[in-house]
Amino acid sequence: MDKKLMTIDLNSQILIEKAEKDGVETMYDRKNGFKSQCGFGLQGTCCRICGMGPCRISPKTPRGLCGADEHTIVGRNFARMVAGGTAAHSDHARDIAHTLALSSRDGNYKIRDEKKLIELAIDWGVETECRDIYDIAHEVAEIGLMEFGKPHGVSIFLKNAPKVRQEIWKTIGIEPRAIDREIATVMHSTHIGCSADIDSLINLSLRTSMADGWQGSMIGTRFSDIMFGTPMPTQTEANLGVLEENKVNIILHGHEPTLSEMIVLAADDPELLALAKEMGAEGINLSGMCCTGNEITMRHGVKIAGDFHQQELALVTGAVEAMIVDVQCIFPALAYVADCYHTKFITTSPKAKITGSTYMQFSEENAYKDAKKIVKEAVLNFKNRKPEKVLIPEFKSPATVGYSIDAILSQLDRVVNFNVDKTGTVKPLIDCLKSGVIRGVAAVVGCNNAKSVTNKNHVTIMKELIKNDILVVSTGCGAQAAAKFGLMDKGAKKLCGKGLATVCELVDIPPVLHMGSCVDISRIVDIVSECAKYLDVDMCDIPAVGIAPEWMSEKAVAIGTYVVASGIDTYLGIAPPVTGSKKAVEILTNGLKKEVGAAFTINENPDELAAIIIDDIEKKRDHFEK
Ligand code: BF8
Repeated sequence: MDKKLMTIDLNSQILIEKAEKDGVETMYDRKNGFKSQCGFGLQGTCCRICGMGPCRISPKTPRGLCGADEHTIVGRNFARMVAGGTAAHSDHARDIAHTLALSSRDGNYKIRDEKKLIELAIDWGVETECRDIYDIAHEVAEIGLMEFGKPHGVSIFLKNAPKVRQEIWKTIGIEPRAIDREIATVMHSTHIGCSADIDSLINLSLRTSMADGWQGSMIGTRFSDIMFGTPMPTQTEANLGVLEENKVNIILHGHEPTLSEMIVLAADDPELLALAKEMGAEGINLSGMCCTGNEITMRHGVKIAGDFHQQELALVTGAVEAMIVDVQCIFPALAYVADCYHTKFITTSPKAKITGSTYMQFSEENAYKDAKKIVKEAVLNFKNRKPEKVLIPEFKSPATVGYSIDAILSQLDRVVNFNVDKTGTVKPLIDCLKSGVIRGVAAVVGCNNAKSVTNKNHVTIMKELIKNDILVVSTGCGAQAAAKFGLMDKGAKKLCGKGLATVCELVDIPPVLHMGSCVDISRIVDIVSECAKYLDVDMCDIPAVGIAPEWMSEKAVAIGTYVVASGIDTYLGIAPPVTGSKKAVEILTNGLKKEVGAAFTINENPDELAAIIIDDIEKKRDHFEK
């Protein structure tokens, strides 16, 4: 296949061509190299759980050596994907919690949102009167850390859900206990000789995913806001055109804001700025990729270089002095691509060491010093840039980002209530939904996947939804697709139906709202929960849906599962590896509806998927309007 047809991003197409000329291999070459992918893997029917395997299930060999059938094998593989995703998100949250425990008035990490900290402290029964804010922070951090391994009880966040939803979770036994415990339980139950019942395996998957959504991710988002500030609307630009020819270009890629926040500070250090000048550069230009990109654009307006599929192509510009990474979604191939140019590929976390990279460990205890050292390495590399190898493609789009719940509600309050009656609640949002000006809310989230044309599913679906008056909120690489294609620009209201266009005009928002990183899907779950509580209904009664048009990671599987467990229908543009078990497909796409009031829908055609979503939202409205 022509590699340029594998993405709809024009910058990417230009750089795919340049990579070819430079003799550099990228994901798009490797995709062409894999003529066909393993059918057993695609369907989830390959079992590698014990040393007797791999056992591959087919009509001729319907059972593995231990007798496991396709339902057991698919169920176990699915549960392990959920556990992998939950582990990644929650370990991110654990690091943030440890950092909050380290916070101090004169240290690297400070409390930026005292109000949010106090609210959480009160909610968790922490004494707040006449206490130093840092003592409160440390006690809150300690409670957060206990969520990972407490021996008794269930997630501290469940009580925030509508009562009827809590009852459902209790009845079907999916209230998550401690985060690490749920992950360990899945690893145990899916070991050879344990769970061999598809219903039970999916039930275990739901409970583990709940530890991701209603525990780890909530800790990650809340504690990040407390330390780094709750995002508010800010202006930025997106796509590789944000790189600057005359500056030291540093791209931050990965996930945890503990590193990126320090790099943002260090990039402003007068000493390093002077060094950049000495090297012949006009300054330091920071930009972000993947979820780290989302974290720093939401809080500081740092420009978005691109998404998951653009990480190699960013280096192909020949204009990047350093790609600084921490954990998750980092191609090992970056070491090879960086080698073809002058770029320093700097890994920083003992959890994600990569052969061929420059390893510069970052520790929270030494945060600013470490960050400064890393930025210095990038600045010193400017002199090694080879101008003849530089090509910065020109495309970039303006975007307004930073829509935390707090930002959305205050914006709606300001305009819908004309500043007269500030509710501080979801009432204005409910009013828009109830009146039908906005038909529903869709969270279009997640990754890029080489199984589909990069960005096509995201952009097609988002455009179709806003055209039909459905407000879109987005996180992860989906948010970056929206930003790159101008859908987070306020001018995109011209692509909306009349109702949504009016709301965008009145409220002064774009039709696709950037709500953060993938961990921040907790913000989306929170707002649906608040709407349900306001109306005294269940979360499944709100015309809100989750969509992952190009998902690829285990984290996305965990997210989709907890979103469904929360009563929110979820739509996938890529089939997950479960199709080898009819029973698994039936439970995930239908059976769960009876249990949790929501299920998955899978359709790999983005136009068809958009039509199904719009139809389902309208059906949900019948009930909602009553
Ligand atoms: O956690 S959307 S490719 S960057 S996994 Fe990764 Fe997927 Fe991007 Fe963030 Ni989320």
